[in-house]
Amino acid sequence: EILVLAASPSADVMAQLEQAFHCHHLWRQPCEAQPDWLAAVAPGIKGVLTTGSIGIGPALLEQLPKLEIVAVNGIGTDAVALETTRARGIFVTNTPGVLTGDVADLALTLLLSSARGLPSLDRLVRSGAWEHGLPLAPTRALRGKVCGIFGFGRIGQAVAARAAAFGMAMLYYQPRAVDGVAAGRCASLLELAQASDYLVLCAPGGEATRHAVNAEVMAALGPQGTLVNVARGSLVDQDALIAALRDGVLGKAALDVFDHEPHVPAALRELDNVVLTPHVGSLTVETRQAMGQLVVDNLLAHFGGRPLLTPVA
Ligand code: 8YV
Repeated sequence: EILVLAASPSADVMAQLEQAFHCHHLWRQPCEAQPDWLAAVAPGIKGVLTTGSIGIGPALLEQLPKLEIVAVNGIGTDAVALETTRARGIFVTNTPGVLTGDVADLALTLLLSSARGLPSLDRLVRSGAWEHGLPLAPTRALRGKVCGIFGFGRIGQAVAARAAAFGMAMLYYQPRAVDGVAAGRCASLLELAQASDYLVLCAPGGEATRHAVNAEVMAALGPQGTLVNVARGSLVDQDALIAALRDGVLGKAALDVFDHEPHVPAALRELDNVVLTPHVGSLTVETRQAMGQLVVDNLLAHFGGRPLLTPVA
């Protein structure tokens, strides 16, 4: 029996799940009915399907005595109580690899939108202001600018490959050096921010990176600098970010992820030096199909007694 915490946008993946397992869909229950409904199904649950943002916390794990596996439909496992799963020998899988290209594409989309002021230009044409002769301000070119990447794994390196095609120079920071890459490594995130025009966040969430981008890092990126986040909202001190953007300490931000999604504070929404998207890095038909397939294949492997395809260490 599988507990499904969120809908998969792929009907084909849902059909495969339904065919192979007895699925209980928590997300189909109205909020107020969920506790009783859960109490009734919990004792039989052996697998959980969740997302990168929802994960699974200690309280729900505690309710599932027979749980063997948590399959995350996403790469991030920062919302999974890994200490508990480890202690109980519960397997965890995620979906690495298949979403790399689309998340990197969105990072560049945000970077370019912010650099060229796409949202306000779009509004300007729609409103008729262009027709009425409103003067247009030039923006800054990307070529020759420094793209700093925090977190230089698969996604960070895919961002670097794309940014290089726009003539940008590449630097990165993460605790562990990566061999054989064209980008130089800075000694710290602060140093990376100081050296960068654009700082793109691609590091995992969790305690180790919580509020890594603080007021000091934002000030180092500076009034001409832009912060791009396609990783996790938790990497950024969001209150400090709002203040830095409002006071001109930091130039711009382009964000796909936030602290308490889907809530985005009004103070952030009101700023016109930000570009905002609703956590859609992996949201393409192709990638969501591939992610969903990996989730199903991991569950089938586990319950079929075969090795997991993408276990989380
Ligand atoms: C989605 C993500 O939020 O992969 C991740 O870690 O954050 C995203 O792909 C989500 O997990 C989709 O189900």
